[in-house]
Amino acid sequence: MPLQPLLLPAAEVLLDTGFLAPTEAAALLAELTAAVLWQQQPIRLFGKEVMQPRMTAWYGDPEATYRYSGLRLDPLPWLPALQQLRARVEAATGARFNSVLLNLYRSGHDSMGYHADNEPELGPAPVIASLTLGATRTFRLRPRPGVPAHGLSLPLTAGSLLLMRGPTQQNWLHALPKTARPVGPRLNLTFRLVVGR
Ligand SMILES: O=C(O)CCC(=O)C(=O)O
Repeated sequence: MPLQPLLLPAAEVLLDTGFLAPTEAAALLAELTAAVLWQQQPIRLFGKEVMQPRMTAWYGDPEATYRYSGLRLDPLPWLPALQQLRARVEAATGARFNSVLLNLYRSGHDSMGYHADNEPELGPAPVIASLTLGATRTFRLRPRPGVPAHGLSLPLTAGSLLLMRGPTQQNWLHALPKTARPVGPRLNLTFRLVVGR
């Protein structure tokens, strides 16, 4: 199934709910949960040091150092499974990526607050390709103040690929809220191109 554009003003967001078949998504979830070097890192939030409510890992080409929320991430060398996914995601999106941030949401208590992926090293119009494995969680998009649009909630199912590009990060914030529903782990891979500051 090709990527389908979502109708969001001042943004370019596309979704393919069937990028990976369910069996392949399940096999990759098991493989990557075990093979990735997961860390739970402290970040600075409103001047205070707090633990991130999720596990993360950063893989990529050697030059793809990434800084966010006061953290400096030096890439781990690509795992074969991640290299293969990168090639498929590049073919599907027509974009180039040199790194991937992996997020592991162990349960409904794990989350990511509203933010934009607009760090200087992603350039003026970041292209982010986000692949979901594991439990379905709701991904929320909210316009920044002054952008005349309504927010959007998207249930992201295993095997789905979401692409954000163009002016999306300039005009919109996104989040993965906590849920009280009992849910299993969700693993998310966001492929990025770090171009230097
Ligand atoms: O887990 C997700 O779907 C969102 C991840 C995200 O927002 C990010 O890595 O910047």
